[in-house]
Amino acid sequence: MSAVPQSSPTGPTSSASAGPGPRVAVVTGASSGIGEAAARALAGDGWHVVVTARRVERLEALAAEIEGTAVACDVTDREQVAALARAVSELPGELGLLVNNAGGAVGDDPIEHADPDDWRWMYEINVIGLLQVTQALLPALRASGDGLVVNVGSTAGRIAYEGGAGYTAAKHGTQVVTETLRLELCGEPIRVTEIAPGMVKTPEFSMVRFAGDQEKYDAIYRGVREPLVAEDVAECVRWVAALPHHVNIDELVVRPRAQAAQHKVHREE
Ligand code: 8X3
Repeated sequence: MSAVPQSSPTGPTSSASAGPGPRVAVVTGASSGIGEAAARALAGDGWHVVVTARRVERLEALAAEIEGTAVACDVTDREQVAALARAVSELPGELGLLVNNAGGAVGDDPIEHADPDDWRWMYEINVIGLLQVTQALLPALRASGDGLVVNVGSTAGRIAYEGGAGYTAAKHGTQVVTETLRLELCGEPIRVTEIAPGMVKTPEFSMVRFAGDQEKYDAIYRGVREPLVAEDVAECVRWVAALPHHVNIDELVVRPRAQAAQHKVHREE
């Protein structure tokens, strides 16, 4: 599970093999959805991937499959994040990539009736968690001489929509933190990117958001023939990471062809 492969199949533009042996990537929220798919895509590109999430049993199966390393970590818990950083520092390869993917939405109430605890949770996971992991791993990314931070934001960080204020506020936070980090690190050997997906069919994300309400879940994807799937976003992560180190993608907004804008979705009845 934690063996670091000694050879890498990466091509000349990939930063997964810049030094001796494969470089290390950390992916948070890797037990399902976009994080899990990103871990697979990066492993396929030669990265040694450290997969993190709260649910260790799902992580271990994934780590075994991709010959990566599983580290259980709740990104909102500072001690656990410090332990993650220690585990990463003990691996033989250099840390070249952090994918801050852990995040989520809960609730769809209008502002008048929204639960402040839901909002706190969303800010904690989408912003504070990202902050804590970034702080803990920046020294290693810097020391590698070629680091990349990819924050998985959302089109919800670009617009507002009814019933979504807690999530859109948090994802606007993700966007602004990403932009600020890029400003603050300018001149250092660290790229900073936000990937902002629109409609992605990731069952767990939507079921958590709607507390298991199948009707609400179905309504989101109703008539949309091809929403994005986790693998589509994972490919964006892989591509950004494989670019030459002087090429910084600031923001990458990605939607299914059927979604021209947040409220403009083509549905086939
Ligand atoms: C999820 C995208 O459209 O539900 O990050 O806000 S959306």
